[in-house]
Amino acid sequence: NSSNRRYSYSKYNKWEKIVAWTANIAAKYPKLVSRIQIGTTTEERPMYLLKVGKQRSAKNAIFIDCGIHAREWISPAFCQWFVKEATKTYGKDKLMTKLLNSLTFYILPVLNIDGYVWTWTADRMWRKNRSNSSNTNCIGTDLNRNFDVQWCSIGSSNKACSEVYCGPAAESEKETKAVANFIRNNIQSIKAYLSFHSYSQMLLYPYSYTYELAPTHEELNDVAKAAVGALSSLYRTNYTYGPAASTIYPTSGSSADWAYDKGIKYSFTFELRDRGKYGFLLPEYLIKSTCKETMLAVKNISSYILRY
Ligand code: ING
Ligand code: ZN
Repeated sequence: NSSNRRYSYSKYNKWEKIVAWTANIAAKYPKLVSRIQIGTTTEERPMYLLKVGKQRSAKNAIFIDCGIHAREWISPAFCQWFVKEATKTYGKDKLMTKLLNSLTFYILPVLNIDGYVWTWTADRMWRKNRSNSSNTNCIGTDLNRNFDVQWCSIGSSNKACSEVYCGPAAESEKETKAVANFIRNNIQSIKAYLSFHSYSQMLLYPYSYTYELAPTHEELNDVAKAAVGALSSLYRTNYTYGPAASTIYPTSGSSADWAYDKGIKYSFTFELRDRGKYGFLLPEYLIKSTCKETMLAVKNISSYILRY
């Protein structure tokens, strides 16, 4: 339909456009895409997930979220790009066709919607959500410190004014709760969890809450190495990979550690471009190349999941 033909995947889109797009793309590809509401945000915005793949029962699934941090705009841009590529190349690209026939992709295009709206209207550098859960004047919990895994121990703060405030309790935030409930309800099928951030050009895997190596460290390292190799094959973009704690910094309460300890053995966090020249303000002219190379990494990881 025309509202989608005009949709711009090489620009940053405000939330009103993205939410309309979720409805349009599901209407345009009813056999491949459906829209599911998993909850509402602090400010009562609906949280929509796109279920992408050929409908079939008992499929394995990959859960992908973007925009857990508000200012990391390239991340939601990638989730939109992924759905566009999936729908456009199904039946044409051999690997994509195989992936969509065999797997379900659950795509959450913007996890922290209220924060994302805030970056468009008030403060471009906002990171947290917009809840008021303390008796201070400070707003917002860092949703990537709010998951129920070693909650608020390392690399997070119990001070509401901190950028890495863990919230008053694990899963205190509606956005965290919605994601955690959805994953718990689909834990049998979800084999991989991918979370998209920026910036740094890194591919991270558990743990972030400890320097101890994950039980499946060797395999995670092999998968990350292959994914980074695929990514760099297009434009030679350099990515670092490794356990989050030692590769970037230690943090507790992250979604990726939580998913891993829930039993989702392939849990990865991408830190997309760049390495600091523009940082969170990655210009629009770099969206296309960033998304194209990232697609190669995601397809590489997804094809590894096909064996399960
Ligand atoms: N980086 C992540 C953050 O939440 C991270 C780093 C990755 C933490 C994986 C935990 C697990 O701080 C950004 N850019 O937000
Ligand atoms: Zn982030």
